[in-house]
Amino acid sequence: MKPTQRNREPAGRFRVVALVAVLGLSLAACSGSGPQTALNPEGPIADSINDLWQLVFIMATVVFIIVQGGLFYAMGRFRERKDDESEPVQLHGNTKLEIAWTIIPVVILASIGYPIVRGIFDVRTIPEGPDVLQVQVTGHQWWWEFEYVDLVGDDGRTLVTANELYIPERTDVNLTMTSADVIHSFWVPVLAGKRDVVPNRVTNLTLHANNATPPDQPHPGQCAEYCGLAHADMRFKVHVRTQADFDNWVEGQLAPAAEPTEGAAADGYAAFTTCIACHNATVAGSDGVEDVGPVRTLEVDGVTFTSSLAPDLTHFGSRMTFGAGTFENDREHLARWLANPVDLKPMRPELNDIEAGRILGMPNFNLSDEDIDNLITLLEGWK
Ligand code: HEC
Ligand SMILES: [Cu+2]
Repeated sequence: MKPTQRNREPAGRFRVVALVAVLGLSLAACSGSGPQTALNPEGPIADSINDLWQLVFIMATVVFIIVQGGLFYAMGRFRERKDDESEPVQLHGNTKLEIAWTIIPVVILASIGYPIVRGIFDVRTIPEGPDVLQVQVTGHQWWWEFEYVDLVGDDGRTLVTANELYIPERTDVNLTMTSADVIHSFWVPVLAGKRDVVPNRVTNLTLHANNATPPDQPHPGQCAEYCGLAHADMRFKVHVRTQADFDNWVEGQLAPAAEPTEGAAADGYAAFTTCIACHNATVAGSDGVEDVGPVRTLEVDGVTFTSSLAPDLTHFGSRMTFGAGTFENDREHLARWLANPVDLKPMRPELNDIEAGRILGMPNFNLSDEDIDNLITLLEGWK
């Protein structure tokens, strides 16, 4: 045995092990544990996108097998042999072959291209009519604001919430979107494709969900365009409800929060004066119903968007999560948030400029443990 051959053996085995490891890892990526997958569509729009991907995947696989098969066949069949010095037949300028390998790809591309272009137009069509639920979306670094422009309470206020979108099942929902700062992208993988959310521009996206989600299992959504420090924590939830449950939710959200008059919640309300520099809450007190914090809007292409400095807290206690769909809404997480928000979510509040409307996170107010406790009681009571 030649020395080089002996050396080659362990290296060869290493390569096999490495190959198996890489293949294993890539296959593990196919396990069904990821909830943010576009491969389990939950509505007709996501279905049509998934169907296109299946079609393209199957055709690409067939082409891949034919091309690679041909390659390996040629490598084996025409490889150089020790006892055979002759060259295989050389071809040049075979008109039939050239016509064939021009026409076949044209046919393949056209048969993929037609359904894709049709699909793009389908998905981009803005639904119309009285049954369409209209929701305006404002992207902020690093949270989402939702306004249901057609859902108006007795006091004339529209329904405004943050980071948790409720929609009725089997209903077209037209999102009209803009950004208060940089480019974001709105993405609920099981319901629709991604759509950029761009400052000074209005974009639209249609959502349509087949079935209501269990109360504790909303569809996950995520900002899909890198937008700075907390981009990965710019998430949201989509709760799908039966029409009756949705109507109940709307009724609750349109009612103002109650101004507490005694106990920890009332002490919390006293401490809340710090918070209303940025946060609004619609509160029913002795002087009637009022917005205690700033209500700001943004005019883009003739559309008026609600564009607050921070999430509306009127019904904070009814949310499952906070910090843009990132943390469980419970006392423990809220206590950590109020003690030092930046400790929980990476943000840059030192760059805030309230006058200019530029907010990059919630600052630390060095609240006492007592204030934190009282504020939590206040906010969790605002269901
Ligand atoms: C300088 C503006 C500012 C002030 C003042 C402020 N916050 Fe915030 N707050 C924010 C911003 C911005 C967010 C959104 C952060 C994110 O998720 O990226 C936020 C988020 C929150 C949230 C989570 C909301 C949700 O649904 O995700 C709570 C709760 C909260 N703040 C409570 C308070 C309380 C209580 C005070 C008063 C002690 C306060 N904030 C004062 C800017 C502010
Ligand atoms: Cu973003």
